[in-house]
Amino acid sequence: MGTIVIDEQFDRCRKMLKEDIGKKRYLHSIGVSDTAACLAMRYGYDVKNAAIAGLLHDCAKGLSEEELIGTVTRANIDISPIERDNPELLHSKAGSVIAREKYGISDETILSAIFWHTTGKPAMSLLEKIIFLADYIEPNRCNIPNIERIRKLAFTDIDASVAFACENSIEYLKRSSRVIDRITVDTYDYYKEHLDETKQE
Ligand code: DGI
Ligand code: FE
Ligand code: FE
Repeated sequence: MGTIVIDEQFDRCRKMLKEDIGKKRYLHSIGVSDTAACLAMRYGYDVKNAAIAGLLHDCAKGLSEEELIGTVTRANIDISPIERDNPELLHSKAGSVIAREKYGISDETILSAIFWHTTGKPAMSLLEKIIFLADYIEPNRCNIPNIERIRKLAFTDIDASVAFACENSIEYLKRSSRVIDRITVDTYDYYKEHLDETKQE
């Protein structure tokens, strides 16, 4: 996959990110960035902001559990009991802090899309949906049931695609006996009416 070079800020962030996270995670981030840019084109959103949010969404993935908890605590972000038991969930919230402090991102819409990318949330902004989905459907993702349908829906009915992705994630978490965060379920409940509409087609 080609690495798009949008401007100096993007290229600077890309080089820093390459040092901060492993190769596989870096390639995933490039995939999310490219996919987010495509979705932004489709839905008339700012392409550069989508690309940089996608690039940096997992920028805290290299942090240890202690560092994740420390970063979030330092920024006065509440930690739920589930997050305390599963600190990897905090890489999205810690990511928004690192994106601001280390990567120099000040745009709150970008920071919020990074913050919510793991669980999603009800009534997401367009950029939050774009990053949530791009993370799920980027080209390096494989072994996801119904991925082709979710990919197609992302470009035709973004809310139904979000619902489908949530449904899949919840099924996956149940199968692997993981605790499901309340917000993951709330996100699904909020978007699933769109899924029902699609199922009836
Ligand atoms: O960081 P990525 O791997 O690209 O993707 P992500 O940010 O969606 O994180 C995926 C991980 O988060 C995966 O291991 C499942 C986990 N996850 C997502 N929602 C929940 C969850 N884990 C638990 N325990 N509960 C959740 O509700
Ligand atoms: Fe992530
Ligand atoms: Fe990701």
